[in-house]
Amino acid sequence: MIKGKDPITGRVRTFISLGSNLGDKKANLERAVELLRKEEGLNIKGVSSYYRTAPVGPVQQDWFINNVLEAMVKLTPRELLNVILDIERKMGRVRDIKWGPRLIDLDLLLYGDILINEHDLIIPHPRMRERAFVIIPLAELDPDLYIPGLKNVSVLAAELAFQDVQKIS
Ligand code: PH2
Ligand code: MG
Ligand code: MG
Repeated sequence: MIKGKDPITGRVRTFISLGSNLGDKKANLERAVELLRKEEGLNIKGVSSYYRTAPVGPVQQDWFINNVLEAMVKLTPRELLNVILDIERKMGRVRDIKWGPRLIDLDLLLYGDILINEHDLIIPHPRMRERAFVIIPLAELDPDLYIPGLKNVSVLAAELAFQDVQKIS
């Protein structure tokens, strides 16, 4: 039995992170949320605040806006991955530089408490544990959330508090 699966509807609790650092960043995130709302098989339960975040990683680039949303899905992890990749494409994301500037990035963070390790799909998201721009909005949605195989999200958020992440709205 998957923890986070509703025994009546069979839907599974998932979290998706959103990020943008090109164009109207906040409008890009809002558009992605709207497109997710229209998806059959996915019910949005919560959207975190929006955060202005310093770029993390090897590429020098503009600051980001990030947030996280919670949804109950009747999709498999792979179907959900395809939904988010479709939305990235629909919004005109071009994949060039790895970790480089992006109009929209949607990452599947958690799917119930399951662990997946496939070449193109790893859950929990392999870098979420070190990224305050993911962990802080996630802790806002559910401070008691346990990250499978890891720790409580609030403990992680406290450990990452040194990173530059500021709530904007
Ligand atoms: N995404 C990355 C690399 N670096 N930095 C911030 N602040 N926010 C992001 O969403 C982000 C990043 C690759 O996906
Ligand atoms: Mg990403
Ligand atoms: Mg991505």
